[in-house]
Amino acid sequence: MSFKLPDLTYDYNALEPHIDARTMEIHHTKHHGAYTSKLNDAVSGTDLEGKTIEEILAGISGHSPAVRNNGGGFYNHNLFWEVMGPDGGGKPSGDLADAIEKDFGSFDAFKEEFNNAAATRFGSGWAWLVKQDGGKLVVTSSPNQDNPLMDIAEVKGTPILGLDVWEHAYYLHYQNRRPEYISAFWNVVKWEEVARRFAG
Ligand code: MN3
Repeated sequence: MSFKLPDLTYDYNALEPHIDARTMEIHHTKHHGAYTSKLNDAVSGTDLEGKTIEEILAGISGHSPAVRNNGGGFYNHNLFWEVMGPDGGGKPSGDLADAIEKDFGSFDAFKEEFNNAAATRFGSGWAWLVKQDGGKLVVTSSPNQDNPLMDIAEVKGTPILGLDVWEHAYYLHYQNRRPEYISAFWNVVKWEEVARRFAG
């Protein structure tokens, strides 16, 4: 079995004006495409062949940098495309909204903490909303293509929302203005999908 680059469920221009079509196309076909094929190269002929990506990430401390970087890149972008959509934006509802209010005080307080994690992640990386064992929600960030499923992560748990803050995710449209990209992201967050991951 090998890992496959997923198709997006929406067009490359569907997230405009918040994320431009050219960025989406290059990000999906070139960046995510490269992580996927390099992950396949890295696991080919090893005992990781046939394992799920979640199984591989859970034991990442025992694997090569190629598996860590490309396995993270494969998983992180799969999640990223799914938690965004053309009908995104607004606020979460139901159990997820209740949990955010309980663990952060309010939706606005959560957003501020997430924005801060995304803006202050030095260099390349990701900001995350994570469901920890027991159901508590926390915000964290990780360098490069690391994520909270990895056994080496500072903050562990199941990521239910992620924002790519590598320059390749925003530079064509926003250049160095990462905070503008972060603030535009909220207009495309697909809260039903985040809620599905929270419940899962
Ligand atoms: Mn990326």
